[in-house]
Amino acid sequence: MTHEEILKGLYDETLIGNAPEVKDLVNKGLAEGLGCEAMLYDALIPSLEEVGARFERGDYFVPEMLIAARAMQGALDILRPLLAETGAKPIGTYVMGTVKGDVHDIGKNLVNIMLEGAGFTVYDLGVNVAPEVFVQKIQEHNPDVVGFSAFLTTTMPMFKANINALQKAGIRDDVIVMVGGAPVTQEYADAVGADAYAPDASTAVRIAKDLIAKRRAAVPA
Ligand code: B1M
Repeated sequence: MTHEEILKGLYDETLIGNAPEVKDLVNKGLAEGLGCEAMLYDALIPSLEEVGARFERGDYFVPEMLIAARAMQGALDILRPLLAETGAKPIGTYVMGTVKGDVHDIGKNLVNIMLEGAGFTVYDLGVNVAPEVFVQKIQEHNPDVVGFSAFLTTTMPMFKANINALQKAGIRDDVIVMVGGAPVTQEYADAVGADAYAPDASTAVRIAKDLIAKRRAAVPA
């Protein structure tokens, strides 16, 4: 199979949620020297975008979204160790979770994989994470950064609720607050008082590294 055929196959089979075929194609791609990033950004993610578009048009319903997501997750299981394997030196600690009321996790997991690959120690709190759990885990792990992911316009207000909870616990200024997820914008991040927003996984890593470096430079040793 050519690289193009593998990418097309990954797109088509993710779209119909054919998890075994997606796994086979990822393995074929790796055997044929196709890069992990190409499979992710040129096939798997665009396919999920099309799933979302079909859902919006009423051509797909929740079960179709779910099986497409499972197919994507099977691919990520194979790609995760390869994407995270860079031998980067430890550079910081990150607590990450999808906010309360929201169960989307593929995007969050992808950000985690990239953070780990860049040398972050990541504590993933999973999905549907309540503000008090974020507070408790920040107190436990004392991270450089906490990341809130939200994928629904109805759950984005949890950013503010989380930041209020950090303020109430007296730990808001101890940690850099980053937000992200498909519907989130820089304007929204600014409005809720987050320290940073990133539209995608690689920007999230770059911004986290920059902010940590700035914060460390500002604190006398
Ligand atoms: Co849902 N869903 N879903 N869904 N789903 C969306 C998000 C939607 C946009 C589809 C659509 O209508 N086009 C829409 C939201 C509309 C809105 O509010 N604006 C939607 C809806 C409506 C819903 C339900 C309400 C449907 C229903 O029940 N009627 C329901 C809600 C459930 C809930 O959470 N309470 C629901 C359910 C589901 C499934 C469970 C079936 C499944 C999720 C499975 C899973 O995640 N384990 C699902 C899926 C698969 C999707 C789509 C199709 C794909 C999401 C995805 O994984 N994208 C999605 C459509 C779409 O996104 N186009 C959709 C790929 C992923 C790599 O991208 O998530 O954007 P993304 O992550 C990016 C960036 O956002 C960023 O980096 C990531 C990688 O580059 N990023 C960060 C993420 N977190 C970050 C954090 C950062 C920085 C960057 O710093 C901390």
